[in-house]
Amino acid sequence: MKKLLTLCIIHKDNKVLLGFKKRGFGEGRWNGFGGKVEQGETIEDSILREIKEEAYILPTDLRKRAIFEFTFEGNPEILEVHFFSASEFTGEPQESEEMRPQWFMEDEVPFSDMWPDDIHWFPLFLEGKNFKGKFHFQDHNTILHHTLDILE
Ligand code: 6OG
Repeated sequence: MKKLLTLCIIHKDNKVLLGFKKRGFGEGRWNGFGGKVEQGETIEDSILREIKEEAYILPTDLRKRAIFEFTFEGNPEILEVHFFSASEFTGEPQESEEMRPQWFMEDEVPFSDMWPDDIHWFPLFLEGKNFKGKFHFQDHNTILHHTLDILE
């Protein structure tokens, strides 16, 4: 059983735009913007809709960067997360009901308050690589095993 989700981080001038998740899955953690792909929606439509809903901006140079598969021990569901980056957008990031956006310097990313997979792939993301990652979690705080491959 696969569930399709999206995630996008804006990366500009040695800074990344993250959002503090105020509710739902990943509440209390910083992450990119994104969510579930709805029926009848393309993945790109979905990410644009989510970023608009969560931070009131519209990325104009969206780039596909990675596909993640997240699984949790004892749960057959696979979360297939399509990860994008962008550096240009229109609008000003603003807080929404779901997310509080904030810019972080590349070397001050708050990994201790993020999903534990992020620290593994962030360096590849910042280097501009495209990649594929699989992470199997024991629970929300512990990764049991993972693979991470750069795509040429
Ligand atoms: P909603 O359910 O709120 O969307 N997401 C993850 N992001 C990271 N970095 N690690 C994970 O490890 C994740 N699992 C899900 C995808 C959830 C948002 O959170 C992302 C979506 O952008 C387990 O609609």
